[in-house]
Amino acid sequence: MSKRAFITGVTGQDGSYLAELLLGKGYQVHGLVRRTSSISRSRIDHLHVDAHDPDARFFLHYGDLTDSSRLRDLFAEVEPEEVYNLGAQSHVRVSFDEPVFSVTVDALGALNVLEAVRHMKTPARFYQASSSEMYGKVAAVPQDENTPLHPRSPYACAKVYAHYQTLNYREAYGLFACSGILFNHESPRRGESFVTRKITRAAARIKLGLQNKLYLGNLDAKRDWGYAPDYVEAMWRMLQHPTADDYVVATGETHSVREFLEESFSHLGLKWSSHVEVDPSFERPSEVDILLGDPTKVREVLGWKPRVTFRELARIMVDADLEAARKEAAGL
Ligand code: NAP
Ligand code: F7E
Repeated sequence: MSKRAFITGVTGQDGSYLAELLLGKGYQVHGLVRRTSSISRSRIDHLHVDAHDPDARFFLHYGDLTDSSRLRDLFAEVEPEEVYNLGAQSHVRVSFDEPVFSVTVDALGALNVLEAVRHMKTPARFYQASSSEMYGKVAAVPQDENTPLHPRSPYACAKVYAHYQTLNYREAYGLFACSGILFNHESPRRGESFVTRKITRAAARIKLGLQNKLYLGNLDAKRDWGYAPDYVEAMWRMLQHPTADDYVVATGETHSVREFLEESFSHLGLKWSSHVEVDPSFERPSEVDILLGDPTKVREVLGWKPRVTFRELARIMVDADLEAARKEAAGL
């Protein structure tokens, strides 16, 4: 019988790549989806198989991270061997606008999942989507698993809470619970309001004359940007290891927003400075200036390393957005 995995956040960037990875490994994959007035499952549409098909291995269940009883019922019914908690209000800037909602989903939601796992007949292995945002006002460069945390947003504070609850459930109840401290990772499936995707989409649309200007916030911020499909593999590897632990997942390189602009626009023969204007409304009340991860542990213990370089990442995203912009221009 195939192994069963449960993914919260399956409709998101990482959830969709992780579902693909697990299905490719022969897993039966169950995902949590929110009821919305119009269906937003474009990232997983291609995985859909009629649930009545005897060969179906991908199943979706309505639910919400804030609904603890639903999570308990679902885990009792599905009995997954692995649970990946990727669901979150994941936008840092938005978490300043909606702090209570963001913290309810990202902090208490994670606790709800941990509690539901703890109450399973045979508790599943658990993965928590922790974040480099937890380092915030960084105490050291580069950051590794021992770098002190100094969160700088409601989002980051919520992730710190969930991170420590993951450790606590491991120590208190002996759960196989891992926290992956993932640095920024991007792809053509990245949400359109995150800076990389905002840039690559704009570059493609500017190239085809569909827009002329791009408004951004802080161009000096530096991030350690990797490729999302590489990163979901690190999540899976964490749950296959004999012991549960916490890992930084990063490339070990940092680049500014300005450098990402340069890579993306120059790939299309465009000069970014002719199109970009700074709009302070995209700045945050408190910024994280520089993130740079040290991936030594994940490389040495799990044998994981990133496959896609910074330049390749920008090009993959620009090429995908150019294809989408061509369809848009053709009215398709
Ligand atoms: P994403 O694209 O924003 O996806 C978030 C997912 O969470 C979506 O499927 C969303 O569902 C779901 N969700 C939101 N609120 C929910 C709720 N109340 N109940 C159930 N599901 C809910 O995020 P991502 O980039 O894939 O990131 C995955 C996880 O890793 C997140 O926890 C994020 O905070 C964390 N993380 C991301 C990065 C990164 O660079 N991408 C780095 C470190 C950590 P809808 O589709 O219905 O909105
Ligand atoms: O911002 C700057 C912004 O929103 C990156 C999430 O996945 O990664 C992500 O969080 C940088 C920041 O990502 C704009 O100020 C400038 O310094 O793409 P972002 P993020 O905040 O780093 C972490 C690891 C997560 O865990 C999160 O879930 O770019 N920036 N101008 C801008 N950012 C945005 N969004 N929009 C701008 O116009």
